[in-house]
Amino acid sequence: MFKKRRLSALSAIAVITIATQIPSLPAAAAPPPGGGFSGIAGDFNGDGKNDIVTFTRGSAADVYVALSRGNSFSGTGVKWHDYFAAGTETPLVGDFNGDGKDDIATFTRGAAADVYVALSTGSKFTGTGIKWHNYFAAGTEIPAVGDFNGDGKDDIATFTRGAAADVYVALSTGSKFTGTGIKWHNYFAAGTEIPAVGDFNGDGKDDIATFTRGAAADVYVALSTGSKFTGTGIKWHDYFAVGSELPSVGDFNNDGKDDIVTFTRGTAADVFVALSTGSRFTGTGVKWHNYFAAGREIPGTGDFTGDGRADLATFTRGSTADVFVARSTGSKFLGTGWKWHNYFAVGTEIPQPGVLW
Ligand SMILES: [Ca+2]
Ligand SMILES: [Ca+2]
Ligand SMILES: [Ca+2]
Ligand SMILES: [Ca+2]
Repeated sequence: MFKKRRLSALSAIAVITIATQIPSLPAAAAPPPGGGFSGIAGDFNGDGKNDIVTFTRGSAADVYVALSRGNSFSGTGVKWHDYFAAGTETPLVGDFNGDGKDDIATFTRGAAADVYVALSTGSKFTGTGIKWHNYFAAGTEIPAVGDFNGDGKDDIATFTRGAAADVYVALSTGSKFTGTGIKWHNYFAAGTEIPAVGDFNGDGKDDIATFTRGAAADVYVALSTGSKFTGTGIKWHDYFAVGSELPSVGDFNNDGKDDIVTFTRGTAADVFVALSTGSRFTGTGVKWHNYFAAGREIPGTGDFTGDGRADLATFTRGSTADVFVARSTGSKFLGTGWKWHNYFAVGTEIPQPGVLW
């Protein structure tokens, strides 16, 4: 109900805007330059329930965490790091040392292309300026996190996209990422496609997917062998994440194989899912929720209840800074207007999990 009312208020603003000839609607927060990213959720205290994190970036570069209690996120203004992911860096989440508690990484990109990590103690992230790689995800490449060799420690990947469409990986040793220019695929996620990471065949090694979106709305997957991604032009779905929808990944039915989800946002705010069989994604137009992540909210996926099935979160940001969750039953997402936090990821902060493009 709350979200429906908020939508009505937005519609009223749009009408007023037209009537008074104000030239544009309020601008959406700018995504990271050169694209965006689809970050996964982290379990920062290692209790089996995914938590939320937000990065102020800029000069403050503060990092706040709210831990899941299974039915809400607890803590407001609980700072886990006071200088991480400064300026316009790209922050992501993963268990880089494999101790069961998720950590944070940040990518400077640009010419420096440095990668820093701060490890979780279960109640804070430790280390400032600890560089785990000194040349990865240069320029406007799109970095991502996953355990690509299946050793229990999360690794990093980067997608050049464009005409080259190269994919590089650097593996975690537990204290750094090793390898520069190690190409795991030479043609994946071309142009402005949206890449994503997940274990789509359930073998314990994270794979890569790419969404063309637009009118084609194709979804391709390349599986990890542990040392490369195999397959070019292997289509796992031929109509998913249409137009400018936002796709993401999660194991929504808890069968060990990651599935895909897409958010229409806007006024429809529909959520569609296609489940993995291990060799393709099945189902077209299968709606799992009919009103979640409206307008320009930032949606994300994670197992916030700790039952093994990935749920949904959405961040309104701005001055309201509400966080809503809908939980997976294995065949749909339940809950509309279930507020799990009422002040988290304020203004244009970058929350994770979050799909920002
Ligand atoms: Ca947790
Ligand atoms: Ca690994
Ligand atoms: Ca796999
Ligand atoms: Ca699944």
